[in-house]
Amino acid sequence: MEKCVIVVVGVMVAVFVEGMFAQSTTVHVVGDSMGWTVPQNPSEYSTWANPKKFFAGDILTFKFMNGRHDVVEVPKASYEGCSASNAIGNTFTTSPTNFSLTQGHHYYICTFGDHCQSGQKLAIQVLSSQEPSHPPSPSNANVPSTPGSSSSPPPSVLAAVFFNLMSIALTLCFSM
Ligand SMILES: [Cu+2]
Repeated sequence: MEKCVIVVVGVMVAVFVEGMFAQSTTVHVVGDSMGWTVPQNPSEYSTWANPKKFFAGDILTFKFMNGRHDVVEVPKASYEGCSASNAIGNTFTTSPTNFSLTQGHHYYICTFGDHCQSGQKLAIQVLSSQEPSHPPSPSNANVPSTPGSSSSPPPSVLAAVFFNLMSIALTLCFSM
């Protein structure tokens, strides 16, 4: 009977931990250890962002040297032209600066000197959160994606897995 308890508790712990990770928010530190700076390669930040998946609710963190850089969100045209006009919200001058991501395209630049022209600019696409009630909008359909590589199972799937594992565990218990 002790084995039973161990198996059941083990299953419960495993499912609980997995559920916590499925719910957790991802913090993306822009440029990783490089931070937010004038990159050596102008495409550095697109190289950083390309393999990543950004979901609504994730946090985007800009770490930079105060007084040397800043960060502001801008519309696409301003991003492409490296213009700080039509800024979306404030220009943030204190590191670290955190943005809570919402679904859609977002563009960020540094307004110091020619930093943006030199590649200190970031464009990302944020996908809807993984809740089953928020399917991706049709506008996302033409964006390359790799289904299956990204998502953790939604809570409903976790619940189903939980009950299946529990019934297996209980069956094992009573057959011992
Ligand atoms: Cu800068």
